[in-house]
Amino acid sequence: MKCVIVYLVRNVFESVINLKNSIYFLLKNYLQYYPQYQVILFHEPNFNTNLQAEILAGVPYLYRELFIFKELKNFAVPDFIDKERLQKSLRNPPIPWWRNTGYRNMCRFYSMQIHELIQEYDYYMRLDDDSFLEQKFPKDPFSLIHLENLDYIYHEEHFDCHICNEGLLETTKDYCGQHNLDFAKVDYLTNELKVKYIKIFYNNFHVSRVSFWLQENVKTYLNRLDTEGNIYYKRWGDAPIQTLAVKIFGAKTYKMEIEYSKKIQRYAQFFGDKTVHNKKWLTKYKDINYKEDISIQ
Ligand SMILES: Nc1nc2c(ncn2[C@@H]2O[C@H](COP(=O)(O)OP(=O)(O)O)[C@@H](O)[C@H]2O)c(=O)[nH]1
Ligand SMILES: [Mg+2]
Repeated sequence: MKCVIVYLVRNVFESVINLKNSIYFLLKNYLQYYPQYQVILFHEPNFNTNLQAEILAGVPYLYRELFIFKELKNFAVPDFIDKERLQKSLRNPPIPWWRNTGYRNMCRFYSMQIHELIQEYDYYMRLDDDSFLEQKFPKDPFSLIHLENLDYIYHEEHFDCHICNEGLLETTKDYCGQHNLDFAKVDYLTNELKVKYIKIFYNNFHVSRVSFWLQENVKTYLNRLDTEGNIYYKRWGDAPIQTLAVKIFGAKTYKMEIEYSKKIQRYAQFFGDKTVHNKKWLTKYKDINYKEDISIQ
């Protein structure tokens, strides 16, 4: 079985610091026991060779060759997107975590582009630069997915902000009707205002079977969502898109209890303040350019 751990990394000061920490935890709590797994760090051209060398310098010599940098050629807004409409959407954020163009490229990348790029592998694990594996896994997730014939391992679910996926549920329902798929498998809540909240896998960490995503029917659904353009206009996220595909195409899932934290939880511990917002944290480090991406959740 061929397995890979994937990151999408970026040349932003805070992200690079996070990435170094994330890799430290990955080595400490996982890779030292399973040095047969590779790590691919997908990046844009501006993640240059100096920066790559800096990251590798922090990896103990024995493990360096597990890490591969791969430059993305098409990490950009696709031609069919109306750029003016996108700019208008970005200028009018209805919520603080509306984020930027790069974030939307990331959502498209993780929803529907990455799987072609890793098709030589059987299984992949996603980690973000702000993913810290705090402890060893109870079981090796790659062995588990293989032995139990699973398609998708997750560690947490929550109800997504409905403003970030306006119309996604309706489009999916419509699609299911046209393609004889069981929409009833989708989990969501409806509140007293008839607003629907999709229950999603918190997919910053997940492990999945690559071939699940390369099935023609799954790709056709994802392509339909892509052509709507709402990853860009309405901030449809990779987590709800991925969750809906897992549900309607009947992927075999498993919940793994893991000790995982996102940077914000660590900062909160550091400052002893559970309500700490990253902007507040960042103001302590004035040289950091956070303007571009201020609303990291
Ligand atoms: N290259 C690149 N990577 C990005 C961009 N936006 C996000 N990422 C990366 O994609 C991953 C997910 O982004 P993150 O900000 O953690 O999204 P969240 O988990 O939804 O809060 C992280 O590893 C980020 O560094 C971008 O514009 N360019
Ligand atoms: Mg993340």
